[in-house]
Amino acid sequence: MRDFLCFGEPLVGFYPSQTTSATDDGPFTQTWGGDASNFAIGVSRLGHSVSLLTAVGNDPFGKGFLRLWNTNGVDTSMVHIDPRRNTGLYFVSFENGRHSLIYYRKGSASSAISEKDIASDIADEFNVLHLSGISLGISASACRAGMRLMDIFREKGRKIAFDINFRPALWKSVRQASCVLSRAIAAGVDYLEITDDEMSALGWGTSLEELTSRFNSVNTILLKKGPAGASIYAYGDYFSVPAFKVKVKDTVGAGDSFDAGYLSAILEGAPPREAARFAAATAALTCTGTGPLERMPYKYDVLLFLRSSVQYS
Ligand code: KDG
Repeated sequence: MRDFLCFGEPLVGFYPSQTTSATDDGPFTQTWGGDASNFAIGVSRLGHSVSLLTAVGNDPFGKGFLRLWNTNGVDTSMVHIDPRRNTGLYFVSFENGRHSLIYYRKGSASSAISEKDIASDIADEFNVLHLSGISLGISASACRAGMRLMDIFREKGRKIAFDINFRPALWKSVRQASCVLSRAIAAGVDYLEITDDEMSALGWGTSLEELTSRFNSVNTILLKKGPAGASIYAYGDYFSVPAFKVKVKDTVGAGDSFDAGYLSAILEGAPPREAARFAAATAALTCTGTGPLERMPYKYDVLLFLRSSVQYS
């Protein structure tokens, strides 16, 4: 039995050398991203067994991803190599100190994933399914495949963790995104992961209480608030965890890292408050590097950091 199955799209990320706009001359530095890949590498570095269900192109980027996952202990036996489509890309651009992501992913290998790629006994081997609003938003066929996966895991009594990761560029409208994401959650998610910005962009209110009453079947909600820490609902208990003070280089992938830290600790039997502190430390360490992976921590790094650091209160 393996700990996690992650479903979604890997993306190669290109960062300008400074915090400059992509309208300026390069150069760009290549990194590896995509929320499903970030999460899978995150939990693997924290000591868990994990498989990715995704597709890459038969191009140098696809090959690079396979090498990356293999060297990071992520099982790739369910990664399809699509000879007709490319691996997706994004470029980072900084405008007035804030990053934005410019995507080149339409028609990518991952977006062609469909229900045909989902074996009916897939949940037999895994404890937890992790997927996101990006996994569902990249195409209609990927959306049906993700919903099918959720049904299979639910029928088997497995846990489902779902990160909203609302990316407006993937949806026709906020209304469409809100409808599809709400339907996915209401059908039975155990762990819901969302940021405060996503909550207000989707028109779902501003407080954790509003989320718990909107999605009253969800056992755990992680409301991530960047430097303000996170508010958490876990089995009837509401609490907050402050962020750790670190020198932030880049926040892309911090949310995936928080999810990985929380679920890793929970799977190891930690109570929710302890898991939240572990998650905050995991995310803080990720923010000290450029791109999601440069400083995404191993378990040892998180434990060392927790012994020696200061949290905002
Ligand atoms: O959560 C981090 C992701 O935003 C980044 O890795 C790129 O997957 C990505 C996306 O679709 O935004």
